[in-house]
Amino acid sequence: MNGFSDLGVAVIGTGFIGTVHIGALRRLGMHITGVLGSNAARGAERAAALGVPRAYDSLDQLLVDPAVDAVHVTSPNHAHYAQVKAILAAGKHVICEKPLAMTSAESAEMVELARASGRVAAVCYNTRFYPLNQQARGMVAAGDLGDIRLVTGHYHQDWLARASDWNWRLETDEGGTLRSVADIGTHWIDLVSFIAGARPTAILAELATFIPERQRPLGPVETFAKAGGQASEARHIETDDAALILLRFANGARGSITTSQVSHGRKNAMNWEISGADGSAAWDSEHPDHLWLGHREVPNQVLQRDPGLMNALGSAAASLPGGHVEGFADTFFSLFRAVYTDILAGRRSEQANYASFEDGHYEMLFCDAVIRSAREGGWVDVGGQG
Ligand code: SOE
Repeated sequence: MNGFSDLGVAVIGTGFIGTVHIGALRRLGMHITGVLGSNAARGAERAAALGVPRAYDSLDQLLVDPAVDAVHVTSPNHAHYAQVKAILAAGKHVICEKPLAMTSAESAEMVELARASGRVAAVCYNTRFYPLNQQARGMVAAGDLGDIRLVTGHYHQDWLARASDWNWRLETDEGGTLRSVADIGTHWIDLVSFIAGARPTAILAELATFIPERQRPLGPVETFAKAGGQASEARHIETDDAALILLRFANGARGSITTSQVSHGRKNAMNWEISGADGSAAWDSEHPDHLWLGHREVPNQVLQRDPGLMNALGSAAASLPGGHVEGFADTFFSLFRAVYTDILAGRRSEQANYASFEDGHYEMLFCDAVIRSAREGGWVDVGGQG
């Protein structure tokens, strides 16, 4: 084997995010062997629509295909654990969507299985791969901002703002106990922990479910799509529409995040601001090619994404030259490029900067802490960091 085109890749899940994975894999020149849909008919329909040669009828059929070296898991959260276990047992590399599992007990086991398998196992925390987020990581690591003091921001969306908005993520048994925190909040925590070089060790959380009853359509609805005029049934909702969380980081920094999936006008808006002893930086996913750099004594700056202007980490994550803007889909390209470089080498490299299963497990421990804090109404430690 000597290049990406020698690797066979199968994708589980054919919805919004599975389609994004397929686009990035194609751009890398990967050989996509086939897809596995939520049922055989759906898989066949999506394979035809996406121009993928094969729809597998079952996970077993996918796993015995000798052409498959790696499997992407983009199914709903409740399916990740069993699918990842089977993939690793079959000796394949795995790239799993976030959150890694439904519980930290599941994710702890997945970490052990991945370790024992010797395969490359990655979690799709893709926002690390906006080039200017890598740039920020490089700046913090080089001490450009000094010791980190404050880490603040939000991740807000509006696609679940109405009682008629529906998705499997709303249901505890399909998406997990937490929703806005697990689905988008863990993206933010993973990203700022990566940039700041430290994770939250204690948190104080407040959860809100503003829409406790929603209409579930009787037919299928894609993520971010409207149900249309379908017949529906009322469902009681227990997962969080929004959350406010205070954070204490291992390096002494303090922080806060709000998550929301009911903020009108915010389509997919993730932002952070980090203040250190010697400078500040801020980034906003709605303007992802600009990094704000704040100074006290000299004028503030805005660094525009250009591989020739960024530090080593930033330019290594760029997928386009000069000032060509990069967005959401490009982050999957750059993330997969890093993962498949390791897969070709046979193992995760020392310098790997994509999220590992250990990182995915930390996010599940973070979710546990949020649930505990919200129930108990006080600060709690995020476990498992001894
Ligand atoms: C829905 O909230 C969602 O698709 C998340 O599940 C993704 O992780 C995020 O990238 C965009 O929004």
